[in-house]
Amino acid sequence: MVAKPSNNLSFKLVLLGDGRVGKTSLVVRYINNVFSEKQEATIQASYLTKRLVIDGVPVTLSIWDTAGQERFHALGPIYYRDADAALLVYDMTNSETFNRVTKWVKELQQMAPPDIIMTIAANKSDLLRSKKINIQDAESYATSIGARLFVASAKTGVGIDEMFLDIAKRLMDRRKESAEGLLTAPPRKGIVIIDDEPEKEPPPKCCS
Ligand SMILES: Nc1nc2c(ncn2[C@@H]2O[C@H](COP(=O)(O)OP(=O)(O)O)[C@@H](O)[C@H]2O)c(=O)[nH]1
Ligand SMILES: [Mg+2]
Repeated sequence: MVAKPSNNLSFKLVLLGDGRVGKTSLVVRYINNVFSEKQEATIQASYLTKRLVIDGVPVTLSIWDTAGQERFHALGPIYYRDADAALLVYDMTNSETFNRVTKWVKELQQMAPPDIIMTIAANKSDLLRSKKINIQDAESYATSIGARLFVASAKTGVGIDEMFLDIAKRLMDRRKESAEGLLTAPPRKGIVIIDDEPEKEPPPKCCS
């Protein structure tokens, strides 16, 4: 039997990455379809919701945009510890910011929910001429950690809808699989369930 996904699926997605790589710009482009050259720095974190309908199923993405600056790093766990997915963003014109992604990944592998879905956004692709785009290393890194990589630009809008949609679809598939798993999983051996208390005898009738 195939489990039907529940009527409203809700997921938490957290954005991580160095300061100035374009995390806020990606979210703002995705939700409001606008871009600002002077995007203000995020203080700590902000939160936006996106509602989608995928294959007829309503899906809500809660998107947590965090501050990437070093001084906010310690707050990371607050946002990723119960996240369903993480979007790790780097700036394609700055290799340091890619190194920072690999650090976040290591941290997530140790501290985040083990089944967290990871995606890497190679942002600011508009600043590179097409022949200079070499993402083979980044792509093989993504594959090695079970993540997908998307080349994106918050400025032009390239790659963004596809990236968020892919995240939402993978989240849905995973939820479906785990629901099916629960339905078809054999009962655990060695566990005997005992009702806490035996039924009490009804009190004797009296006094009639
Ligand atoms: N050219 C270009 N600039 C971008 C892009 N995304 C963000 N920026 C600029 O990079 C700066 C930092 O962006 P912001 O979204 O605040 O980065 P955050 O600190 O990671 O949230 C801002 O000046 C943005 O306008 C992009 O795709 N292309
Ligand atoms: Mg920001």
